[in-house]
Amino acid sequence: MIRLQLNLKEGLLLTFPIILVFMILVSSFTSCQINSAYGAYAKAPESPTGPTVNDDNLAVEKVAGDLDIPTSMAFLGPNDILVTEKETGKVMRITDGKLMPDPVLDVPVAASIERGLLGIAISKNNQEGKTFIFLFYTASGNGVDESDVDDEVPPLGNRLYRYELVDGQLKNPVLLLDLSAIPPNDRPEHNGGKVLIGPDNNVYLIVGEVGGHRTQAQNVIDGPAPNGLGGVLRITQDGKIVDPDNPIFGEGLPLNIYYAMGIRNSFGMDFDPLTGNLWDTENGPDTGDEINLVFPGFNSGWVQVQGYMSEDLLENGVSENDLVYFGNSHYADPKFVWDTTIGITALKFLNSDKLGKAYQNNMFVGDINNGLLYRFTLNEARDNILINNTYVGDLKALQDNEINDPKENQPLIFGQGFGGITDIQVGPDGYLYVLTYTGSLYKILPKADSTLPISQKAETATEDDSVQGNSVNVVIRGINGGNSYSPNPIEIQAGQTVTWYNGDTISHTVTSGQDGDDDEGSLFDSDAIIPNQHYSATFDEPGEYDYYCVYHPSMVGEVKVE
Ligand SMILES: [Ca+2]
Ligand SMILES: [Ca+2]
Ligand SMILES: [Ca+2]
Repeated sequence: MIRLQLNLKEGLLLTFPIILVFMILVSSFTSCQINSAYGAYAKAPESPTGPTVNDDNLAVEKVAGDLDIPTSMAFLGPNDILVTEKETGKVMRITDGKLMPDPVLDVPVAASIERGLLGIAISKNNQEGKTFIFLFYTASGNGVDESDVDDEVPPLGNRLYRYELVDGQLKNPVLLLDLSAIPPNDRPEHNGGKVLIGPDNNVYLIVGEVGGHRTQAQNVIDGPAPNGLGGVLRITQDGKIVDPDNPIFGEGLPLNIYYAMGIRNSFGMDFDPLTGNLWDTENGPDTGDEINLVFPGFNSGWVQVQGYMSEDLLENGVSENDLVYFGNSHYADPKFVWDTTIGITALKFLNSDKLGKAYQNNMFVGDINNGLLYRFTLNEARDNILINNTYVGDLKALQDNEINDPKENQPLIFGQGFGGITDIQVGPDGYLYVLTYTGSLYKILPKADSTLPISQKAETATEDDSVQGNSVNVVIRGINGGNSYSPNPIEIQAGQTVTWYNGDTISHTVTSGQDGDDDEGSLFDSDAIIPNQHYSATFDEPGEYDYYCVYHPSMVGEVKVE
C-alpha cells in the first residue's frame, strides 16, 4: 500500500511562505472575514415544540438525543448508525434507537470553533471484504481533547484516516491524508468536513481554506502553489492517486489529488443517485452561500468570486480571466445563491420514494443559523436547480435561483425547528435522517409508518400576543437597518421586561452593544431566535441600551429605560 501523505514537515515548509504572502493580501481579500464577529457562530436552537415538516402526510420522530455536538453520520445497516462528535472525538453508535454508552472509537481532537471530528464514511465495497470507516478530524497536538482551546496547543493536522470495524470497535488506523490545520490568520475555521465514497468507490473529502490560507487554490494568481486545502480531494480507499496518468489539475502532490478548487468552506456534498454528479454546499463570508454542481476540474472562484460572478457580491470586479486554472479546470457559477448567508451545511439526495413520489431524488439542504431544512428539485437534465410547480408560495422570486431577500426562502422550507443541522442522510429504510448541532437525531417518515401518537400541531406564538403583565413586545421584522426591530426605539420603565418576537423567516439575535464592541452581548444576548420564537430581557436600571443582530449587524435597535 502506498501511503499518500502530505507529511507535517512538508506542511510546515509550505506554511512559511504562505504567511508572508498572506500578510500582503489580507487587507484586500479578507476584510469581511476579519471584521465579522465570532457571534456569527451562534447556532439555531431546537424549537421548544420540536421540529415539524410542512407535509401533513409526514411526521418527525426523534431517534436519539444526548449526543455531544454531533457533526456527521453514516449507516452501518438498518437502524444502526455511527455518529461523530465534534469536541469529544468520539464515534458513537446508535442501534435500534438506543445510543450505546461506549464509543466505538475515541480520538484526541483539537476542537476550537470549526475544528474537531468532522466527517465519516463507510465502505463495505472492497476486495478484502472488510468494513472500512473513513474519518476526518483535526488531530490534537498533545493527545488531549480541546488542548487547542484550553492550552493553545497547535493541532497536528486535519487528517483523513481509514479504520476497520472489528468486533464492534474501530481498529487498524491508516493515515491517508495529513493536511495543515494551522491557520495563517489565527482563526480555527473553515476546516470543511464531509467524507463520501463515490459511485467510483473512491474517497472524496471536502476541505475548506483552513483559516484563510491564500494560495493558487484560492485563486491568488501570484500566490504559492496549492497546499491541499480549499477544495474537494479524491483518493482511492487505499490512499493512492486516482488515475495517476490523467490527473485533473496536474502532476505531483497535492495537485493530483484535487477534484475541485476555489472552495471557501463546506459542510455538505452528495452524489446525485441518477447522474452520479457531485453537488456541494459552500459557505460565503457574509454574502454568497452557494449550492454547486462539482464537476471534475471545478473552480468555485473563492477568494475572487462568491455567488454569481455577474453580481460581484464581493465587489472585486473580476472576470473568469482573473482566476487560477490548472489542467482542464474551469470556473462555473453556483446553481443557487443566498445573498445573505444562512450558514448552509448538509446536502443529501433522497434516493427513495418512501416519503412520496414528489420527493424522490429531490435534494435536501440544511443550515446552522436557522435550523431549516430546504427542498430543491432539479431540471430534467439534472444539471441545474429548477423550482418547479410542486412548491407553494411566491415562486416568481425564485426563478433567478437566488434568495435576494431572506423572505424569498419560504416556498423552499420543507421543515423547521430542528436546531442547527449538521448532517442529512437517507437510511436503508428510505427515510430522511436529520442530525443537529444540539445533539439530536431525527427521522422524517410517513405518518402511517410512525409509531408515535398523532403528532401534535406545533404551537407557536404570534406577534399578536398581547402585552402581558409588566412586559412589552418588540417584533423582529427582518433586515432593514434601524427599522429591523419594531417599535424602535422601545421606551419602557425600569423593572419592565421586553419580549422580542421573531416575525421574520430566518433567525436573528438581540445582542447588547454594537458590532465590534469588546463587550458586545455582555448585558443581554439572545443567541439565535428562530422564526416564531421569543426572547425576553428585564431592564432594572435606567439608561439607553443599544442592541443589534450578530448574524446581520446592519440590524440595530435601542431600549430606552426611564
Ligand atoms: Ca477524544
Ligand atoms: Ca463559487
Ligand atoms: Ca430571487
